[in-house]
Amino acid sequence: MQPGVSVIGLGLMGTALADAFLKNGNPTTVWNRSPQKADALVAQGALRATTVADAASASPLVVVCVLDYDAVREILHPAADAIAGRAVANLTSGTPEQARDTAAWATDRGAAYLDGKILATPSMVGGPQALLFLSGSQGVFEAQQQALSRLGAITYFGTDPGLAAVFDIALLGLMYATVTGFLHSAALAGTEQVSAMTLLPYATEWLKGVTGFLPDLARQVDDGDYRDADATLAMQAVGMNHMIHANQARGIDTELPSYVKALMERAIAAGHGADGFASLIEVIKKPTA
Ligand code: FVH
Repeated sequence: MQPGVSVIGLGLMGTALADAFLKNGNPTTVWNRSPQKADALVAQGALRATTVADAASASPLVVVCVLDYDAVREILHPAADAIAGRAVANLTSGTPEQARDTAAWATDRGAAYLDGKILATPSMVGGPQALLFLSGSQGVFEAQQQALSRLGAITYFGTDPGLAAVFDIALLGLMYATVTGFLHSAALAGTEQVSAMTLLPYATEWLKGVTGFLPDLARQVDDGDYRDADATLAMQAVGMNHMIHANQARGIDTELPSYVKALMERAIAAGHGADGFASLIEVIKKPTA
């Protein structure tokens, strides 16, 4: 018999989570601020809780997945007595500070707290593509690993509850910069009647090569040694000009290449002209006043 799970928050993601637990055979209790969102899950066998306290009291594992940490606080604070002795897995997106504050609040009230971040869309939940980053109570992680692993590929980063959020925000930043770059490329290509689908295979092949640069960048960043035998920043900064000019000539927004060029110029002014691209991290870490 699988252990019971309560899911608090039945938005697009919370519903996907509850559905995965139901399919895994966990007795699943559900609650949502707007109760009608529980109807379909109840029809699939979920138990409806009429209050958050009832939902928290119904299962050893209480999964919270709502819009933001303000909502988490609005939901859990009035039900503080009910979460005592429970394992709370908060899978709401937020900052490391919010995770640490919520962990402290929950622990002070006798709950064991695990913070989690879902790097997937609701339709991916339950499959291997869904990444679930976890940090916080090791006891909760070990006791609930089987149930939580039904949501996707889980990684536990240790007892600091803020770490899952650190990795989540870092990778979200990488994702948005990458896909913004692709849209920028598609906009430029489009001005020459090259469709995004025509560009796509070249972009995906190129991204494989770009990914190959990352180990050197990571090593240079960790070593603080930015000497790079392949390409100096001074040369690359000149190269940015023709990218900006090509965008300008086609009426494409130039903010993105101009931002990169400005970083390069600040790094060169700080003495990194003969160094490689990784030296940009030195100016990224010291934003201009
Ligand atoms: N959907 C996605 O692709 C992303 C993937 C990555 C992770 N995010 C995060 O997951 C959290 C929930 O996101 P969601 O997609 O389920 O969001 P909604 O469908 O908008 O549902 C929001 C739920 O939160 C409830 N809620 C909002 N404010 C309150 C409040 N003050 N008190 C109680 N509940 C609240 C809302 O209730 P209702 O409007 O149905 O009554 C929904 O249940 C989120 O952190 C994403 O960043 C999803």
